[in-house]
This record gives sequence, C-alpha cells and structure tokens, in this order.
Amino acid sequence: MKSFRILILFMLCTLNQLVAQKKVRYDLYVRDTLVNFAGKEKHAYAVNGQIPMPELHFTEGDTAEIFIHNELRTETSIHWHGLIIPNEQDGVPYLTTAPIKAKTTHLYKFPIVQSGTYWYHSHTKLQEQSGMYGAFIIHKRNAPPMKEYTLILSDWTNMKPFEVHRRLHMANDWSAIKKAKIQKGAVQSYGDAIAAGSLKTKFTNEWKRMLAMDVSDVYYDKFLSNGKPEIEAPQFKAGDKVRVRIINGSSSTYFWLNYAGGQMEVAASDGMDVVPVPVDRMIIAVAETYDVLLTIPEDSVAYEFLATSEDRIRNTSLWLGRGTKQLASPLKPLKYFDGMKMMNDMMKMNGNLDDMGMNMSLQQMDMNVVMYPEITGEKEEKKDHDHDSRLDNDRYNSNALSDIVTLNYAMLKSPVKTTLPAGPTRVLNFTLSGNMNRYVWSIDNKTVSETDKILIKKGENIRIVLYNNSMMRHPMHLHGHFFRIVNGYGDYSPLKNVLDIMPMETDTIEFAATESGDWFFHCHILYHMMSGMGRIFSYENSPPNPQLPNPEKAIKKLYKDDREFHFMVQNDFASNGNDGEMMYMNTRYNLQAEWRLGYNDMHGYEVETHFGRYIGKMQWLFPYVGIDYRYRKMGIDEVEKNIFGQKNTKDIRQALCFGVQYTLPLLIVADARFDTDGKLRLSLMREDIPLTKRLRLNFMGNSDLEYMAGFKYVLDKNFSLSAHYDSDMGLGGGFTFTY
Ligand SMILES: [Cu+2]
Repeated sequence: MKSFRILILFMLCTLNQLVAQKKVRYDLYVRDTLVNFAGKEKHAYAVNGQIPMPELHFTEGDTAEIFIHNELRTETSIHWHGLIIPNEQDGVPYLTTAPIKAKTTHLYKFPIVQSGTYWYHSHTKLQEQSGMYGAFIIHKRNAPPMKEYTLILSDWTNMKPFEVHRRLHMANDWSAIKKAKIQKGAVQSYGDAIAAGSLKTKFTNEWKRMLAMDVSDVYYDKFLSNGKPEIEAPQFKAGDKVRVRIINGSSSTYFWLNYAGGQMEVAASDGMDVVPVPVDRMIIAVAETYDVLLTIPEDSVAYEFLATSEDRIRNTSLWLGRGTKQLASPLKPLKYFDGMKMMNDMMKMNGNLDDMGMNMSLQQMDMNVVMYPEITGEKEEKKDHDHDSRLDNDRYNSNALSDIVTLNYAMLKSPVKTTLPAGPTRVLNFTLSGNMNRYVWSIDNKTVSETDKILIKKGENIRIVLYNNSMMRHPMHLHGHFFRIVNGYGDYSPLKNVLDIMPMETDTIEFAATESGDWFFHCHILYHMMSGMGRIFSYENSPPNPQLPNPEKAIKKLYKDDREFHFMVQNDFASNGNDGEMMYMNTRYNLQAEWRLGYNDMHGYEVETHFGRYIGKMQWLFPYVGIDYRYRKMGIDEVEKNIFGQKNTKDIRQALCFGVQYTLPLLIVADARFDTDGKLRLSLMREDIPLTKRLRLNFMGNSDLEYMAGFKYVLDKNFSLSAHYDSDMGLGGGFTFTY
C-alpha cells in the first residue's frame, strides 16, 4: 500500500513536470527550389517552401522537438546558433551530430534553457548561402507583452556559391568589376588611381604585394530583409517602442544600420540583454544578433530602417509605420584610395601588420574610418583645430572624431554580473592569419585540418587572447557557450557568442568550461570557415557521442572542407598560336601546367608542369618539381644560346626540372629552375596588372632570351579580348577564355 502511494506521488510529480515543460514541435521540410531574387531563376534550398527558413518561436523552459525532413538528394544539417544545448544536438555534421542523409528525417530534441534572439542555419558546405537560415526566437517566461519585430538580413548572389568560393581562391576580380558599375573606382586600377591623384598610393600598395582589396570580397546581387529587398511593418503607431530583433544571416556581409526615426537603443546582443545604449549607427557582423528599440515618432509616416552592406554597394530596408516614406540618410560611397593609403601605412614589407602603437581593440577605432566620408568629412570641409586636438587625446576612439555615435563593443554592458566561477584559468593566444591573394584563412597560420583539437577540462576557465594580423575583419563564433568580452566593465562585461575583430585589434574573451564533447570555434564568414579558419575545443574524458559511432573517421569528413582543391584554367586562342595555363590547388599545394601550341613546326609546342608547395604565412615562396616537354623545328645551323652561354634545348626537350618561385614587390613572380639537361633558367613575370577597370597587362622575360607582353580586355567573367607579342611566336591577337 505504502509503495502504491509512492507510485501515485511519483506519477503526479511527473505529470506536473510535463505540464511545466511544454513540448513545442516543428516539422521542417528541406527541398530544392527555384527562386528569382535578382532577375534570374536560380537554384536554392527552401524549408517549408520559404527562404529564409520559418521563424521558430519558443518560451524559456519549453522542450524543442524539431523534425528535419531532408528531401534533398544531398545530405544536410542544422546548427542552432547561440543555443546552450547538449553536444550531440549542436548540429555540426561529423563533429557533434550525425549528418542528415538524403531522404531521411532527423529529430533534434533539446530543452530551451535561455531566452533571446537566435537563429539556425545549415552547417553543411555552402548551403547557408543558398537559403538555409532562419530566426529562432525564445521568449522570456512571464514577460510583459511588448511590440516586437524580427528582421533577418541576408545576402544573395546569382552565382553558384561553389563558383563564388572557387573564384575567391583564384584572385579573380570579376566581382570588383561588377561593383564598379555601381561605385566608380571599385577595381582600384592604375587608371582609377591616376583619376583620384593617388598613383603613388597604388604603386606602394602593389610594392607591398597587395592586390586591390575591398572591405568585402564577394559581389552580391541583392541584400534581403526577411527574404525581400524591402519590407513594410505598417502595424506600428506613433509612440510605439518596437523591439526589432535583428539577425545577420548573411554568408559574408556586414551591414551598417541606421534609422530615419531617430536614435536606436541597443538592448541585447547575441540573445543576451545589455544595458540599453542609444546610438546613431552601428555595424552588425555576420552571424551577430542585436535587439534594438526603435521609437515611432509620428503617425502617417513610414520610417526607414536601413541596412547598407559594408562595401556600400547596395542596401535593404524595413519601413516602420504607415504613410509618407521618411528616408534614413544613405551612406556615402567609400573613398577607396584613402583606405588603401591607410593599409599601406600599416602593412610591413614582411606581410605583418603594424598598428603603429595604437593598441586597437573592441571596434573602438575603425581602421576604415578614413574611407567613410561622413566621419572624416569631404576634403573641402576639413575639421577645425578643436577636432585636431581631440584627435591626439582620443585617437583610439572613432566616436571622438565624429558628431555621430557609432556602437562599439566597449559600450556594451551586461545588466547582471557575468563573473566566471572560481577555477583554474587557461590562457590561449590566437593570431588570426590570412592571405588575401590565395584566399587562405587560418589561425596561427594553420587551418582546422592542420591542427589537433584543443583539449580543455570541465571546471576550468578558458581565456582567449585574439590578435587579428590579417587585412579583414572576422566574426569569430563559439558553439555551445557564451563568452565574456573583457571590455572594461569588469564584473558586468557583456556576454556574446560572436566576436567581430577588426584588423590589428587585440581582444580578450573568456568562458567557463561547463559542457562536454567537441565544440567548434570558427570565423562565421562562410568562405573563411570553409577555407579553414577555426579550431575545435574538445572536453577531456567526454562520454562517447551516440550520433558518431566512429569519431576518428567522422572528423576526416570535416577536415575535407579546408583541404579541398580548386581548379582554374585559362587559354588564349590567338592568331599566332594557342597558349594557356591551369591550376589545381588547395591551401598549400598547387599543380600547375602551362602550354603553348604553335600552328606550325617552326613554332612547335611545349608543355611545362609543376607541382609544389607554398611556404610561409604569406606564401610568397613556392618550391616545385616538374616535367618539361618541348618540340620545335628550327632551320639548319640555327642555334640559340641563353644568357649564360648555354646552348638552348628548345628544339626538343624532355626534362625533369626543379625550381622555386618567389613573389617580389609589385607582385612580380621570379622563377629560378634547373633541369636534368643541366640548364638553368631565370624568369620574371607579372600577370593581370589592372591598367583600367577592364584592361590588363601581362609580361614575362627569361634568361633563354624569351619574352612576352600582352594586353587583355575583360569582357565578362569568362571571356577577354587579347593581344600579345611573343619572342617565339610574334604578334598575335584573339580571345582568352578563363574558368
Ligand atoms: Cu573571417
């Protein structure tokens, strides 16, 4: 009898718990679809027929049950960004969770233990760029009702994401040519430099071995607010204070945000509340979320909330209220050569960055500030003496140089104490490293696949000191944990899960190791992550993960992402012959081939192949081995010698060669090689000198007294007109095909 009473009691308790923990179920069907966001019908992934994926709502204390029905012919995954969940629910395929195979259903089930603005996205290959991102909103329990609106921003390209990624690795500047249609000077050619009176700046930039660079490297055809170029929220009335939950679901775009109805009050970041702070404008990094409070000043007006891509090429808007449209002030175009000059000043000849003693951190000094005309002023309206003296005292804080307030991380304060529990502290130093020219992104010059997991222990505190020694900013995201940004607010340092770190900045973050399993820490720019910019934190003595029965085998799949080889080929179909090159390369290795096919015996043909490895962070050094094959028929008694007096073997050559390439200032590639016939050859070569937006110059000369110079006029992403003079083949013209 007594045991029966205990049973009843037990059942009642369980029932009570069931009521308290409400199960919230969603069914998500992932399907291939065709969309037309920017004038062309393109392939994308839709969930329940929509892009972005459906907005999911939960309340703190719920249990989420989310069924993913994968109706694709490829595998997929879903990662719950910013959520504190059991490791096997985190959704990184092959690291934490089983991949969702084609035509199967996967159940994610986890308790909701927090509240705020989060999102979810595919963590498989480049699927996120094709539409797999959505809002994940968790309401506070017993929260008073409030006016709110969810805005998920994203970027759309008509180019296949695979193509975008491949072209980034080829230093192909087609996207700059596309941008130049909208913003003059985007290619930053020598012609653009002369027009801007900045020839010396351009020359110095190439002397320091930099390619023209922009604040973002992908050209997007559209930016979207909840899947549309612009959206309206007419339901809001004068006096309403609307909590706009902004999620940057872009693959690689940062957005500047400003509002036509006055200041924006920043109230939360990455789901965590902050002490509200009013700002005039703010940047939202890739994968960050911010809650901002916007006030509607008057009825009969629709106020623009404007999101402009950091490169200022395009924008997308949300209109709050109903009536006459009140525009937010548009952002002025970038001053490219002012930015380039700044970069030149900070770039040392060895490829490291020099902050000139400024100890930059927490986004307080935007090194791009010289490119932003609204802050630095147009040339004719120089700042007065008053401002000049402030510049010395507050040189680290860009807000001191401006009449408007821009959000930075030093302004974020947690409303509650965020002190870490007592425990041993482990300090890790990471230098973010990158190579723009070959699009290699890494930490301490190593990619994810080139490093071991970083072992951590439950109960310790992990402090990470990050230094960004690359030329781009990186939104670093930690899975499954919140970290404090050490920002001068001490016990009230803000909690986030994405840290945007600008070039030359040093930032410190710290978190309590309270979980188990493996957690990804990576740059959230999709193309940087896929290039290998990340690390894996692994808790020692974690229980086996039932989703990954063979973790050693599984992790190899993850490593494959940054080991991927990319292919490019170029061929010039000219009146005097046919020449071209191909490359098949990854982070460190490159298999190159060059060929020249004449149309007669006198011109002959030749093929050279190289296989080599790039050395060093900047990858300027490239030792290789290769095979040469060459055939040509000269007239009798005609003998050619090289500058060393060696007789030429150009007529017939089948040789093994060993050589080394080195990239010199001005991006001139020096090549020294030695072959099994005992011949030495030195050459200098420069390709793709941007004379104007579309006109390019190449030249080559070598110790066999061969030389070549040519022009190319870029017609579109695959075709150029070309003309060249070649010491062997003479003058020729035709067209060049580039893939
Ligand atoms: Cu990055």
